[in-house]
Amino acid sequence: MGTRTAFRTCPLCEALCGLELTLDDAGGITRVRGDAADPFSKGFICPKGATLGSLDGDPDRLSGPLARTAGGHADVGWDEAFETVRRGLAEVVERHGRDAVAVYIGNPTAHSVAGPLYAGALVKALGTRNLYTASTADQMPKHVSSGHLFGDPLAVPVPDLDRTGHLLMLGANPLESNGSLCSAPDFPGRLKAIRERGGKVTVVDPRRTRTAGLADEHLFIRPGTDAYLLIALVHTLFAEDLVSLTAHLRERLNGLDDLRAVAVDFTPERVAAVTGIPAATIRRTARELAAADRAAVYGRIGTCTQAYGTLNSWLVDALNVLTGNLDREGGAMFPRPAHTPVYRRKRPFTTGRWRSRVRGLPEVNGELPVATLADEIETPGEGRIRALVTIGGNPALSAPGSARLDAALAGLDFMVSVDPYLNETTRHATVVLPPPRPAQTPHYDVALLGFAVRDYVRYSPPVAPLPDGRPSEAAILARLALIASGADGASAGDGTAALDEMIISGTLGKAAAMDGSPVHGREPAELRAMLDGGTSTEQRIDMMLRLGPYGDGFGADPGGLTLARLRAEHPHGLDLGPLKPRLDEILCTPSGRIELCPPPFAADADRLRSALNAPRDAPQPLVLIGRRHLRSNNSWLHNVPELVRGSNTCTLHLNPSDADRLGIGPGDTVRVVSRTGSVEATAEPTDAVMAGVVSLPHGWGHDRPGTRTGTASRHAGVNVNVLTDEREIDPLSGTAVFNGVPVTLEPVPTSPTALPHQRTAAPARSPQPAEPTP
Ligand SMILES: Nc1nc2c(c(=O)[nH]1)N[C@H]1C(S)=C(S)[C@@H](COP(=O)(O)OP(=O)(O)OC[C@H]3O[C@@H](n4cnc5c(=O)[nH]c(N)nc54)[C@H](O)[C@@H]3O)O[C@H]1N2
Ligand SMILES: Nc1nc2c(c(=O)[nH]1)N[C@H]1C(S)=C(S)[C@@H](COP(=O)(O)OP(=O)(O)OC[C@H]3O[C@@H](n4cnc5c(=O)[nH]c(N)nc54)[C@H](O)[C@@H]3O)O[C@H]1N2
Ligand code: SF4
Ligand SMILES: [Mo]
Repeated sequence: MGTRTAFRTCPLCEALCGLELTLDDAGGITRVRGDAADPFSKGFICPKGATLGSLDGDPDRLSGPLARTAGGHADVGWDEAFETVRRGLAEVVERHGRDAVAVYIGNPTAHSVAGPLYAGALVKALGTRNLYTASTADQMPKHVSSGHLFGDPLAVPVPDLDRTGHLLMLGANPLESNGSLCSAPDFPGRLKAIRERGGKVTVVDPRRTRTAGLADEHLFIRPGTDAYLLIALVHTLFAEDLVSLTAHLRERLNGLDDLRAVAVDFTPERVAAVTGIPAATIRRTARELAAADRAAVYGRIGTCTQAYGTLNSWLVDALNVLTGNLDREGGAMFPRPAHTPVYRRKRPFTTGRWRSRVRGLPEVNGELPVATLADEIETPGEGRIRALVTIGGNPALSAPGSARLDAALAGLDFMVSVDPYLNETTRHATVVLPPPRPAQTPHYDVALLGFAVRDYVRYSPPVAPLPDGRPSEAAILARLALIASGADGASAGDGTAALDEMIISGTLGKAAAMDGSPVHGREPAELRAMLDGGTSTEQRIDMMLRLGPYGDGFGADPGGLTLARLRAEHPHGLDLGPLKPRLDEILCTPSGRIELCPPPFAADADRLRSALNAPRDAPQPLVLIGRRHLRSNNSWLHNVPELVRGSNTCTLHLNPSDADRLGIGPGDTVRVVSRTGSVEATAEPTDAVMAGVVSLPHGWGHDRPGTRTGTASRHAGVNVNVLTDEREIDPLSGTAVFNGVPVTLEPVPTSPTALPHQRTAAPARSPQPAEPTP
């Protein structure tokens, strides 16, 4: 059998590693190694990337569309599947209006070309206000914070890992996750390098993680209390006269005195008991941060998916500003992605342009919180959701209160899922439309290159051809968009080229009209004729690169970047250098300055104040947090045999002191009970988790009937989101609270027949529509 080698970016996580693939004649991946010639990842690879071949060739991956029948899901042809979707959506819209069709977009769409380039057109064509994404189970607090501080919700500063001398990291565990909102292949190596050049790494986490093990210092923190620590750090900088703004920042800053006033009550002494961190440690941490030559504060998912998610994200960047480290080498900087024009005019940031029907929660970034999706499906009345489109998401496992959501999905009138697997979510779909294998899919990280620690760009064409008649994911989404817009004969043809043509002509028209654009005043038709690429998707990428900050400006800068040049001259990717200061390109608040103390954030700090004043001697409940494992990725890699081999990782971590108090030993089955439900898991006492805290990973619970993921079903685990509470959100961003969930534990006598980790208990209560909250 012949073999050949091909190169591409790994599509699985945010680290953007280059891969070297060996392929057989049939286009199957037989070996995966790190791409040593990738200038960014330099050959780094993790166990997930290394098993991409198994994922790509997974026999459970759907080879064509499925339609639900009385006896389960059955194969149908593509045309028939799209026609069923057309009828299903049209019926719901006709009877109940456009808002009765909801969309849920999941995490893998942020790792694809199709998601960022085509899902928006589908949402627009549907014309619904019911858009939900995994962002409100993840990073939405960052967008709200950046929207208010800098004017642009996407302008999230990243720690300049390779040049910083001091990293204060909260709620992140890159040794397992490989980093998030900070794309950095070989994150572990980059952390070690900070220490090797004499710098310091401090990790704040309720668990002593592998990342904490690599750091100079680890501070245990009570889950959900980071905002107290962060505001006490801000307080200390002001109180000890350690604020040191560079002129660069001072001239672009509003709200310094307001921030000082907000923080004035929060002395380290007052927050010590709440956080579990001694006042002296907090003061020392503030002094070290101020004294460091180049420092960065970085908070990730542990600080986002909690009750004070937005305050945390704000205070992290406030600390970066107050220490003079924002937009400075070695501090927290704004990447400059090659495909994002810098002249783009941005709308002023605002939230709450509409509200959710049942709980009245504000829209943020055009979406509503996934924590209220079940409410909107279950609650009768005008505007109730009756149909759902899911794209690359598994909310039946990933959303808070997911047992209730799972039941709600079963009651929809119509559901279509764009997804390669029949899993816990898509088993409810009337129609499943599977995208092709990764090997058959082009790759360009539209979403993630904007968070990389160096300016870097790489395009990966598909390494194996699409079989005849098999649509790409872009084509699936484009055809759905045409169907949603009611185009004639939409369910009969591939709409990608038509849709791309519309978007290209719109973008070029605007660029030609806009002052400051590299093609200002030129003829859009002439620009259109210059676009290069085998597919219309590639032409769009070419257009974006040529209008971008490193682009050729359609000939204006003949040495500049084009897709053709990127493909021909840089098949392993192109390093565009370290991050550069660029605040003036970023800032787009109405004042044109950084708004260091946005009024909604100052107002939300009152919640912190009232909790500080609550009686201190009441017994603290046990609280649940999450964790990630290197060989997993949310809910969907558990069908890869190599990744689930070995001991069960879906166990309940608890501190030995709590285990002793409750009479729980290693290997015992424990029932974990919360307001929303209960699960049974195997206990794993460990002093890596602080007393009063228990931890379960998410993405497990593959024991539902009607799925087709054989390996995952044999390694089912339990679904932690049966325990998380959909009523608890960060009010400013609508983000779910996964960390700090009050729970109780009950030892369970083990039955001799079932393996403990294979059992899941039903929710402790039957699903009820939530009370509307004002
Ligand atoms: N292997 C693997 N990699 C992944 C993923 C995966 O599932 N598996 N998922 C990907 C996705 S979608 C994302 S968003 C990223 C996330 O990437 P990270 O943000 O690095 O996520 P985690 O590894 O979960 O680390 C979060 C840490 O926060 C801690 N924590 C929990 N509660 C609190 C708290 O209240 N305060 C503080 N300070 N810490 C707290 C947890 O103990 C945990 O160690 O990872 C991505 N990469
Ligand atoms: N308790 C708890 N819950 C959490 C978290 C936590 O830390 N704790 N983390 C949250 C976070 S950070 C996130 S991002 C969410 C993730 O939430 P989701 O995005 O809802 O869940 P995933 O498990 O990532 O599901 C991905 C789905 O996409 C499908 N898929 C894979 N590849 C492709 C593709 O190329 N195209 C398409 N169309 N589909 C594809 C998979 O089959 C799977 O169905 O979970 C959140 N839930
Ligand atoms: S670290 Fe992430 S991008 Fe790199 S090989 Fe692993 S899964 Fe792929
Ligand atoms: Mo995520």
